[in-house]
Amino acid sequence: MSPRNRVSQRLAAGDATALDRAGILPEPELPEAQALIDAGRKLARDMRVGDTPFFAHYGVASESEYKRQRMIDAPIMFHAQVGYRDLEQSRRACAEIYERLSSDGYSVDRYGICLDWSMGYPEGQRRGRPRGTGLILGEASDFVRLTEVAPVAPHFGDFVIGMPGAVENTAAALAAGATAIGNLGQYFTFRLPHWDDDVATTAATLTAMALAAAQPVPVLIHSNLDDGFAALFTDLSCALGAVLIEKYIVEELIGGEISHCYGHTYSDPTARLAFLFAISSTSSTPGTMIYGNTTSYGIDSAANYASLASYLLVDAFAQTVSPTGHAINPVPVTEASRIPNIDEIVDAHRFAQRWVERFHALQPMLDADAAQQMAPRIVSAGKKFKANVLHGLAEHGIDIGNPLELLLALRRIGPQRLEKKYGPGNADATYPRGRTPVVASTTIQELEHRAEQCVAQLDADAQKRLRDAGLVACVGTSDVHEYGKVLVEAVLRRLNVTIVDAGVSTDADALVVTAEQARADFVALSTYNGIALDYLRELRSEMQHRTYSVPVYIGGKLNQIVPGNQNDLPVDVSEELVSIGAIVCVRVEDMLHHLINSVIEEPPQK
Ligand code: B12
Repeated sequence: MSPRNRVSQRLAAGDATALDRAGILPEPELPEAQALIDAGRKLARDMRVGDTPFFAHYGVASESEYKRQRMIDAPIMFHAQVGYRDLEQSRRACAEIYERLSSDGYSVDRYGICLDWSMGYPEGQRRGRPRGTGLILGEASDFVRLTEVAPVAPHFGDFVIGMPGAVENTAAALAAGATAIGNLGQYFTFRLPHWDDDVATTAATLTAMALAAAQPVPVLIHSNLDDGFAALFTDLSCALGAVLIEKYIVEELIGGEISHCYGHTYSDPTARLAFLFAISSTSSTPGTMIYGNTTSYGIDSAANYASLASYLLVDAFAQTVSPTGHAINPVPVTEASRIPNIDEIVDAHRFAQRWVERFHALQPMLDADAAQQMAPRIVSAGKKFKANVLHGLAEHGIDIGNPLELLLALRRIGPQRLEKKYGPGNADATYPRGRTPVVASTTIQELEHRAEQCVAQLDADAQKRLRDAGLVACVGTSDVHEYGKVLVEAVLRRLNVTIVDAGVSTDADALVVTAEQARADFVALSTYNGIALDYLRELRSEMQHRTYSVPVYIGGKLNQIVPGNQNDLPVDVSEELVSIGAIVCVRVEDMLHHLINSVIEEPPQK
């Protein structure tokens, strides 16, 4: 692996790289930031925001203008997430969701369009790349074909800004009338398969943001915090710190307007509300959307309606008492099982909009006091985090007035090290990041708790056998979803298993090399992006090539779009995975039982 690859894959074995300029930015030379910004501004002379039925319908020139009007008149707006592999299917979805909701007297204000990750590569380099489950658009005119079907604000939220293909995708999104484009959050955490040139990704991101910022109408540069570092911070004030750092980069260094989204992982109602108050007190730019609390969804659709209702309560209340322009996102209750179909999206919206009608009568019973008291703590600790980070990086020789250097440095350091080193909480070694969170975010805590329970339900003999076996595990993920890995590691750590970290978004061949070099006894792979079968095939073939074979445990969302499948939605591939030798695990316990029964009894040939 080249030195550049070593630093670009944050994560892998993580903390060894020193936090100094030579460790973070070892390149003797980097592209010049001002030249990239100038190039983006120059492109804006020809590449302009195009027309869309949304502008004509509401008589506005941008989504920002629309949001500002609604914040005064009727602050509760709705966001639906759409994006099937096929353009025609996605067009049908955009037209039909709008028509069906309108005929019921309801509305949808914006569509979050979910491009496929293969769209993140530069145009011309997309063919043959691994595909996920999202929308693939062949050319720029396809972006227009998608947004022309309904008077709903198009928001290109993923795999545009933040990717190597950022410039061409941003230009196409603008031409299709999008005035909210993301996703800066993704820039910090996402790595496309077999793409190691993070300098090129950063350069494209910077140019694309300058292109968006230089439009004659306001374009919201969107960042979903949960796609970025927020999902992995243990302290909510670090997430607010990330808001402030991104504002500094986009607004002060590039001259654009940043608009934040959060919500997937915000499960605690008071903290969810307090975070909105915190954002509201630090930014006057309208927010894009508050994402549904997807981590609270399981496979029981009926139970998920309870989660939906509970976060709707917080989000509708928040927009009523402190309108920020964020649209509410009622996530379909089938979210944990599959990509929701049109009926399921319409159902979630009908539920939510009827629910909001009833909410107004409930509102006098609600009290925002606890959240209002929590918000200033998040804000002041968030400011401290921002100051610590910028001051610390400057001390290490990073030019914090240079957006390219700053973006690249943050991405390479990663959330864990940023929080450990610069977090605002007091030092306390008993916490995962060595600090007491000022306001704890719940997800990582919950995973630690689940790990505790998972180990506790093994009998004493099983625990002892695992602890005494001296096992070495190589743990990695195929994509950005990291919680499965966090959970697996938390369990293995409690059982004295040595963990070799193959990182997140790791290519299959790199994972095998890491496992072999560490002489791992087994591989534990977590995968979610609908590529399970292709990934495992690649992994198996690399193992064969190296004549290295150890058990491979695999868990997560084990599905894939299979060619010829009628509706282009992913199907479960667990049986195929088993047939090529994987040990499919629905729960972490499945791996532990298999380890006890097979690996400890019959050590594999290394
Ligand atoms: C959290 C989440 C995210 C977070 C991830 C944060 C992070 N840094 O980890 C964020 C917001 C970043 C995200 C992004 C995306 N996501 Co997402 N995400 C989820 C969500 C809500 C939860 C998944 C999760 O982490 N669960 C926590 C784990 C611990 O629990 P679990 O999944 O039940 O796992 C159990 C077992 O499987 C086992 N396990 C898991 N791994 C392993 C490994 C081993 C070895 C073992 C033994 C066991 C094991 O452990 C658990 C114990 O019971 C799911 C929907 C859902 N509710 O499941 C969608 C979901 C996985 N995401 C999805 C998608 C499409 C995306 C995006 C592509 C969307 C987009 N356009 O941006 C991007 C990813 C892009 C990329 N390049 O990678 C889809 C996948 C679709 C599919 N394959 O059919 C889902 C299903 C949502 C949906 N219905 O569309 N996501």
